[in-house]
Amino acid sequence: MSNPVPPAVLVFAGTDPTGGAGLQADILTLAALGCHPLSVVTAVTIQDTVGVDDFMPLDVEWVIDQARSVLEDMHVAAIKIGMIGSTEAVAGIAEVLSDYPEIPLVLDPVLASGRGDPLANEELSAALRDLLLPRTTVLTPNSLEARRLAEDPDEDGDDPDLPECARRLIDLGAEYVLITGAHEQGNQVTNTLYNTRGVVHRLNWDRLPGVYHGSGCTLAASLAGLLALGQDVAEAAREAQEYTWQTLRHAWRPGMGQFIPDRLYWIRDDDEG
Ligand code: PXL
Repeated sequence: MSNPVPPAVLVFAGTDPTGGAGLQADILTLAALGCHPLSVVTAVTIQDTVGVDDFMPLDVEWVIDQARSVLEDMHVAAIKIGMIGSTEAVAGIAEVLSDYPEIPLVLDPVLASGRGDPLANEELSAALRDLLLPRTTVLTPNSLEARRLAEDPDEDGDDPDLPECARRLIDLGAEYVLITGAHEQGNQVTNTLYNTRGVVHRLNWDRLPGVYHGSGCTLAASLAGLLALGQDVAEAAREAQEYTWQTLRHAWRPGMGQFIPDRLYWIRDDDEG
């Protein structure tokens, strides 16, 4: 049997002590798919499965130096960005990444927790739009994030539909945009991948009953991992959705709040329940 080495995926994310979302979710997801996670901590959160109580962004120099150390040492096959925590760190990360234009980047624009606790202010979200979107291979907003990022501040009562949001986000420089629809109504969740030519694919998933902590992180991290393993964006976006849906179907509730996706669900599949 061949013994290929795992491709390295560099993650920028905030920590989540519950292991449900954030850096810990990304590490679990990437390891589950056979990638090696390189992890740059951007912020530390205090949270449980109910919500985020507080967070502390790291100094931008610490973010930059963590990233430069590993990028100068190793070959990085893909990059995933989750919660950043400060506008300064958005600028710092954009500057580091400008030295590595060939590495595919999945940007999960984390603006709030599942409960709605803010994890980014307007200034940070404007910096994401201006400094990171032009460098993004695949942007993975949920529909709320897509509307917020695509909103035109100069137009009063601007209420673009999701295809229009995707068009605007692509005009701002993202190569692909995968808008997830769990926050919209209906028995099915519709996720749509767009590029400059319009819809690449639109997939429907049976809506699962729980409220999940870290589903967006799982999707974006698995997408980055699959790109690192050599899949093209359309294929990786499809397989990442399938993987994420399976982790949600196997999710469990370890605390008093949201369910946590089981990123290693198959390990338990054959066990007696
Ligand atoms: O799910 C988005 C997310 C990402 N990163 C961190 C988080 C959360 C949501 O709570 O805490 C660190």
